[in-house]
This record gives sequence, structure tokens and C-alpha cells, in this order.
Amino acid sequence: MTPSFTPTLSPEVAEALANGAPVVALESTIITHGMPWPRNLESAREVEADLRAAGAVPATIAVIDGTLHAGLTDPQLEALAQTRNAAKLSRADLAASLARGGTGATTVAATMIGARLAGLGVFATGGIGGVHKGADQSFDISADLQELARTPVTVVAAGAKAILDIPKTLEVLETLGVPVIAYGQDTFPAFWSREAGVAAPLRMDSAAEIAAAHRMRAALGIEGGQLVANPIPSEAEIPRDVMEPAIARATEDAARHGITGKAVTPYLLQRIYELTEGRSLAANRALVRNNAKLAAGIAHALCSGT
Ligand code: PSU
Ligand code: MN
Repeated sequence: MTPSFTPTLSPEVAEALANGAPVVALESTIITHGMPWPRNLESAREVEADLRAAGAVPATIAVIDGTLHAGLTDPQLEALAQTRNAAKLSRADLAASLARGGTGATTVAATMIGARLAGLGVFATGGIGGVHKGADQSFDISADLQELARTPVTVVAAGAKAILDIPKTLEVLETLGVPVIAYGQDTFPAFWSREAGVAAPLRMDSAAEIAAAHRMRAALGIEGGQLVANPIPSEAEIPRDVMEPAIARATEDAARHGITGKAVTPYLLQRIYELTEGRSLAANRALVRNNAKLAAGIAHALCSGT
């Protein structure tokens, strides 16, 4: 099915695309559901500034009053960061929200769709959704995994959070044919720590190599994107003995309060921030910035053809 829909581009995104300059997509659920106000706005602004400093234009994807945007102005970013009860839009929700004139933030899955419609090849975020612990009972598997199998966007994340079952998440990605590339190391990173104790399926050591693999998939006609797992900088890492009790407690609380469906991930993130007294948030901000820098390098390589 050929799409007949074009997102509304911010002036700087439109200019960059017209000039063949590097552009990096960013998601908005991390702003509305991933971090508390006002740290969410600070984080969004610092990531955008990092991208510009690295010579790439940021294209934050979001739905505002029924319009799909690729690139937000600073007032739009601020308004979104302040929106309480913003909708969380994944693949299943995007069309209904646009058709009804809604406002909402896009998950990794919906951001990949927006990026593809805007003609963008690379997207930076913090963590992707995946297979939740206890998924054998709950069947809770993020739509992000299917999207990686379908939509040709390279997603740079810091691996998957330990709120997820990481080995099962990697198994599902393998089944779906999604390349999982650890950047600069042989093992898959686990968001707050550089190591998940699991080997990564692929390793690459440069942005140019990642861009070349992205282009080769397109040349081969293989649908879908790539997941790049970029380890958190060592100085921002949080030891496992700090995170594990917080994750266990948050997971128990979610079950006790009967949290299900799309509310699960935001609930766990919020509870973990509370339980670690903000330490997890500082790490989260550092790793998103690190991912933006790598994504800027990939965007440059995609433009220059090197
Ligand atoms: N993991 C994080 N931070 C986030 C998310 C996940 O560490 O902000 C958000 C992303 O937008 C991701 C979504 O796409 O949660 C996954 O939600 P679900 O598990 O409901 O698919
Ligand atoms: Mn889910």
C-alpha cells in the first residue's frame, strides 16, 4: 500500500531535506510518558541541541490537533511536555488519532512510521519496548518489535530496560528478522548498565558501517529496520544492585494495582524513578544524548553515501 500522507515538516527539517542534509527523528512518548515534568522538557531540549551541535537537524515526531508533525518548534515541544494525560500513540492508535483531530505522543513504533513518511532513515531514543517479564501469562509484547520488522528505519537505543525479559526480547527480534547491532562491544547492553550478560547477534564499530548495512537491506528489498544497541557511557551507569530491587518492586506494584496494556511501561518507568530517587532519570538523560550523537553520525553517513 503506497501512503498518500505527508507529515508537516518544521521549517528546519524541510530545509535540511531539500538540501540532502542529515536529519534524525526523535520520539515523543519519552517526553509525555517516559520522564516527569520539567525534566522531560529539559531532556528533549538537550537532545535537540546535541543533534544540532553534531550537524544534524532534530525531527521530533508527534500528533498535535490531528496533524502529524516531523520537527516541532520550541513552543510546540514545551506545550507537549506540559500536556497531562497526553495519548500514547503506537501503530494501532495513529490513524484514529489523526482522523479524529487528536493530540498525542508517538512510541518507537509510531515514530518509525512518522519517520518513514517524512523520508527519514534514522531515529534516536532511550529504550525500546519489548517482551515483558511474565509475558508467558500476560502476552505483553510491545508493538515496537513488529515495527522494527516492517518499517525501514534504523533505531538507536541503549538496549532494553531490565523491566523487560531481555533474552526473550532478543529471541522475538531474531524470529522477526530484525538485525540487532551492538555498537562497539560484543554483548547486548541493558539500558542502565553496559552489560546484559547476553551476546549481541551483531557488532559494528562505526556509524558508516551501520549506514551501509541500512542501505544494503533496502537494496536487497528486505523490509524492516535495524536496532542499534548503544551502551550507556560508563560514568552514567547504575550498578545492578541498585536497579534490581527497584525493578522487582515496581513490577510487583504493577501487578498488585492491576496495571495492563499500554499503561504498563509508563507505570514501571514512573515507579522506578520514584524508587531510585531520580538516579535512573539522570542515567536515562545521559544515554539518550549518547544515542543522539551516534544517530547523527549515521544520518551523516546516510547522506554522504559513505
Ligand atoms: N522504554 C523506555 N522509555 C520509554 C519507553 C520505553 O525506557 O519512554 C516508551 C517508548 O515510547 C516505547 C514505549 O516505544 O514506551 C513502549 O511501550 P509499550 O511497551 O506499551 O509498547
Ligand atoms: Mn505492552
